[in-house]
Amino acid sequence: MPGTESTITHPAAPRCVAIVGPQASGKTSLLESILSVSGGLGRKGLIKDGNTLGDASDEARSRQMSTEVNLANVTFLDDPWTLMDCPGSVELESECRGILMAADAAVVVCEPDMDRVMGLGPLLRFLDDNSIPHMLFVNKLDAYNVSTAELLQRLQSVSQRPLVLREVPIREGESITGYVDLVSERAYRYDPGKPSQLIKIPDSVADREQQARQEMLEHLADFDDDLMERLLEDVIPPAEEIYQQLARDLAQDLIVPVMFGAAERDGGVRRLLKLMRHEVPVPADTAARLEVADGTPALQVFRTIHAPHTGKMSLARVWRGKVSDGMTVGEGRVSGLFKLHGGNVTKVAAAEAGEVVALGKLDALQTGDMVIGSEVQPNALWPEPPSPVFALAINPANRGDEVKLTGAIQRLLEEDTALRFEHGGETSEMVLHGQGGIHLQLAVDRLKRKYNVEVNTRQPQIPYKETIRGATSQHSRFKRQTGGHGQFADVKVEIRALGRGEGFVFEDKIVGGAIPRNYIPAVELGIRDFSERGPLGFPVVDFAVTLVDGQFHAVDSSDMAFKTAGRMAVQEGLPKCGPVLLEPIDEVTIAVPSEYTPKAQRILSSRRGQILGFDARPGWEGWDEVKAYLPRSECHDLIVDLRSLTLGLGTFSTKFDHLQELTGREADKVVEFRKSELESA
Ligand SMILES: Nc1nc2c(ncn2[C@@H]2O[C@H](COP(=O)(O)OP(=O)(O)OP(=O)(O)O)[C@@H](O)[C@H]2O)c(=O)[nH]1
Ligand SMILES: [Mg+2]
Repeated sequence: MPGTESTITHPAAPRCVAIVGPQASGKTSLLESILSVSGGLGRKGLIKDGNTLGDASDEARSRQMSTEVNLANVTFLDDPWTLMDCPGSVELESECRGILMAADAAVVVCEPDMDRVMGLGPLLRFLDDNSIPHMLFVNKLDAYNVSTAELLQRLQSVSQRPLVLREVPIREGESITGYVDLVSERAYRYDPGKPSQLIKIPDSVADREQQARQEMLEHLADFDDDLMERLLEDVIPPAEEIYQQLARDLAQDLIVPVMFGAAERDGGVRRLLKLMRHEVPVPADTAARLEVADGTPALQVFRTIHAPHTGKMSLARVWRGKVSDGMTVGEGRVSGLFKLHGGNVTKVAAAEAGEVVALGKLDALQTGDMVIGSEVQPNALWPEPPSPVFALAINPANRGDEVKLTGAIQRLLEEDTALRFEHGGETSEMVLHGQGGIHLQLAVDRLKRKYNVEVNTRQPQIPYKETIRGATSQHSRFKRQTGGHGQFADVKVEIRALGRGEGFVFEDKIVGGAIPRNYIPAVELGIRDFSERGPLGFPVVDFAVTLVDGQFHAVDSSDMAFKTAGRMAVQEGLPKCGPVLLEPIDEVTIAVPSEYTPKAQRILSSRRGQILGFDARPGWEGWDEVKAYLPRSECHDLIVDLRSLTLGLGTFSTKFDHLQELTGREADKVVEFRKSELESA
């Protein structure tokens, strides 16, 4: 951006920009290009060749996608920068949100693809909700032939803030050969591999340039009455002033500048860097925006990493003061201070305001913690992790790895706040919960690579229950004569069904000491014991057993004998009462853009869902929420269908609602499977 040098007050403190945007839009390629044009790379890499500075982990290389944030430190025209290239997969979104909280601004990379624009909505919304300054970098312009005016209009439909075009492309036939900068009104022709050359504004874009420039000025005037008056009087302000206004409006997240480029060919990348140089807020302004409390040092942990050689590292942005190795932070001492650059970790002695630094071995610090002086506070502004939408049951592949596995999982959970772990729930399995198949498979891959624990995965079991429909009287006697004194207990019970949700009730109606009082708890124990796995193989609920009569023997009766008799009574009695399977039904709330509401309803109906209705999603213009009762067994891969039908935008939350009878073929299948499982156990 020529002619703007005088507007800058060169900040000494490093600024930090997060590169975010939909999957495969070219964020890692943009980082690579920035490193290349700023002289930070010997040789530029390509995603397809697997040799970029970012995506260095095995998980990322093998998938050709970013699986975690890539950090890089670069210097462009003497300004130091930390760039944080975020993964684009919707399943890894939560990590990006934490990264964004630590950045001075975000570059949103997107493709000029009309059909994919909608996918940007939730990200832009998050940025606006948190007033994070951001700009759009429309990438891959070499591969698409679209009208920038139409594209801009479509993009505007998903942004609450006005999008302000900063340049118009110059087209020759199908290809884009240069651009006109709308502030300086200078035109440039691309020169592959080199800075662009200054040319005269071609006639073909003159009108378009004038119109776009006018629109840009009008957007700025919306936030500046003085500028508005001058525009009305046809007085055009000097470029200097326009740049200042652009920077002010960006810092307050009032406008979103839009740039174009082709990262893989370094197209538009120097321009983007210049815009960042002049307009991205300095760390002190960001700290003010985040209302970082008074005190030094001030820093925030935005990510936690466990690495084999360094142990736990808390990645922090220093907002104020200085952090040095060995210093006390919260309750611990910093043991090792590191800079991360791609896969490289370099030890440093200290870090100053603005820098991103990894603090070694501070066990008590968690992602999101704000450290002010000697105080550590969880950050109130920190984004809530999303509710889980996908789960996998895991099991160590090697017996004896259980303890190792639990330790490793604890570390994974510290690293990734969107992961949840459950052990000893209704099905006693170990279950990982997260944002989708990729998210959880990554966790499994990391368990193996970083902690050397291999696990097998499978779909988690559904916590089915069973109950009865009828009633019966049951007389059972346990009698055994073995040498010395024998075993004897005799019980008569009445078994009947209870209403849904009433659980298990045991009643004692013994009169006249037919069974001595002290044996009665043993009878109940025996019944409860059997009920954990009823005739269909599942826990029995919603039934009552009344002990009405019985017999005992002065020598041969015992607690053990009565427990066994109680057990026999239900074991023999329950099958006569019409056992029936109960499946858990969740209340599911699906959130989708309104145009997908009918699709969401169809997905639910095709999965035996009972639709309860739909409504506008509170606070989300243009979105709906569809509520339904859905069998838990239909929830497992719901997210897969939902995402594939809604451009990845649909999400849902569930909570257990009730148990419902399941009969017919579905039920037979469940019971058969359970039987085979129990037999092979
Ligand atoms: N035609 C064209 N392709 C590009 C450009 N930039 C990136 N690509 C391609 O787009 C694909 C994705 O590039 P990445 O840089 O990995 O995209 P990303 O946004 O980092 O992807 P995730 O981090 O996985 O979300 C790769 O195949 C790149 O070669 C570009 O300027 N033009
Ligand atoms: Mg990437």
